[in-house]
Order: sequence, then C-alpha cells, then structure tokens
Amino acid sequence: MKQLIEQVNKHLDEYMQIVYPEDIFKAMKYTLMLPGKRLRPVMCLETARILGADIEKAFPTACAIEMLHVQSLIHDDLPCMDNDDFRRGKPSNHKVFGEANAVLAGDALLTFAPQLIIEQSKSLTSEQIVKIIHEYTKFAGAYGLIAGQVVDIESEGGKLIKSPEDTLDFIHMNKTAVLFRLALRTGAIIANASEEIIEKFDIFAKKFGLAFQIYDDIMDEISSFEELGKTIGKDKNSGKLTYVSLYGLENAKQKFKNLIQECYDIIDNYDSKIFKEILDKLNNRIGSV
Ligand code: GRG
Repeated sequence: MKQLIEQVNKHLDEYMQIVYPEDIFKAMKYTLMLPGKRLRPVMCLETARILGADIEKAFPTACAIEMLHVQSLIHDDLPCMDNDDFRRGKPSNHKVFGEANAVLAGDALLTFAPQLIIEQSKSLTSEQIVKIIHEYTKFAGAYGLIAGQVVDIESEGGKLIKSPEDTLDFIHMNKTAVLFRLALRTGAIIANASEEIIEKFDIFAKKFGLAFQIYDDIMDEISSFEELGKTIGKDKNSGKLTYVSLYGLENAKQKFKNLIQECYDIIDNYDSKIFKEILDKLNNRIGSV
C-alpha cells in the first residue's frame, strides 16, 4: 500500500506541472500534494490490477480521480460551504491563496482531470476513454457530488424532503460513495471487465462509501486534529445530521461493521492484499473505539 501511494504521489507531481500563470497551478498543487490517504486512486489501480490490467494503464485515471476529490475538498472548505480553516493538517486552500483563487483552483482541477485522462491514457482504446469520461462527468456533476452537496446544505437549513434516514443516505451516496464508485468502475473499465463484474465492484463501492462516511462521522466525534488533520467535532457542535447524531454511536458502529463485512464478502473472492489492508485498517480503528 505504501509503495502504491508513493507511485500515486510521483505521478501526481509529474502530471501537475507549474506553468504560467504560476499562481493558479501552485494553488491546485498545494492541496493536491498534501498528505491525503490516496484511497480512491489506490482502489482504482488495485481494481484494474486484480481484474487483469497492467496498472500503468490506470495511473492517469487514478490521479484524475484524486484531482476531482481534491477539488471537492477545496470547495467544501470555502466559507460559503463548510467554512473549514484546515485540511490535511494544513491551512485550507482559501486560507493560503484567498477565496477567488481557491474557487478557481477547484474549477481548474475539475477540468484538468478529464484533460489528463484523454492526454495521458495512450494505452487505452478510444472506447474505454469515452466510457471513463462518461463515468467522470456523471459522478462529478448534478447526478453525483453536486447533488450530495446541495442536499447536505439544504438539510442543514432544516429542509428535508425525504425522511432523515433516506436524506442522510442520499447525501453520502452522492458526496462520498460516488468517488469510490468512480474509482472502482473506471478501474474495471481499464481491465475491460464485463458489465456484470463492473456491477459487482459498484456494489462493493456503494457499501464501502457508506461505511467510510460512517467511519468519518464517528472519527469526527472521537478523534483528534493530529489524527485527522482537520477541525474536529464541528458536525456535533453545529447539530448536523450525521450517522452518529441520527443512530447513536453504538448503532452507527454496528451499521459500519455490517457494511464492512459485506465488503469483505465481495472482495474475498479476489486476491487483493490492498483491499484487505484498507478494510482491516478501518475495521480495527472502529473496533478500538
Ligand atoms: C464537483 C463542481 C463540484 C463540486 C463539489 C463541495 C462539493 C461539491 C462536494 C463535497 C464533497 C465532500 C467534501 C465529501 C466529503 C467526503 C469525505 C469523507 C472526504 C474525506 O476523504 P478522505 O478521508 O480524505 O479520504 P483525504 O484527505 O485522506 O484524501
């Protein structure tokens, strides 16, 4: 896992060249190169590998997904959104580069990511690239990330159209699970997997995404700035709808465990140390709470 993360970091650094006008590229690269867990690119690469592809083919897509993720983090931290001063252990993008540049850096990452896929995926067929770009645009826009963020903001203002349970699942199926779906689905496309296999990995990604969000909500309550690199206890203090606030800590933990077990059941059919390492890490951390 550590080695794969290093490879992702090396590719991100190479793909993200600082050119004129330097200020925007520096703002894009700042949050991108801070030490994130790199879960989405690693899971994209590992899906491609276990389904039979050479992982070299998957680096442009894997790195593009990390860029999209970073875009969503930069915009999420803005004063008009979650208003957070820290990200990945350092001041948020807008705290360093100002709000205008943080908005533009996010926009630039959002658009550079598909450019990177198209320009660098030399060993993929045109059909594979079209499929990957389709997945990217679908999940990044109002059918994915943006839908989740809008409903999240609306729910904070007290506007709930569905039940709290369904609203919470909708928000996180779109804000969080969607990028794991993108990572696994595109990894499978790179390996030329059948629709049936893509669907199987999609099911894994949805379950993993929700489990990851429950993990994130639990950590927000019990962890520290040092461990997470961002402000802690914000959700609780603002009375936000979370898996812990809605179900209570013990039920949230149980929900997490059930979903993670379902993930093990799917991935145990494949020879993947990486997926098991990721599941074990989350599972052990929640087990110690
Ligand atoms: C796509 C135009 C466009 C807008 C995005 C702001 C926004 C709309 C969506 C917010 C999405 C968001 C920030 C979801 C939170 C998901 C989450 C649990 C993030 C933390 O992921 P980690 O722990 O972070 O993997 P690191 O830093 O390790 O990569």
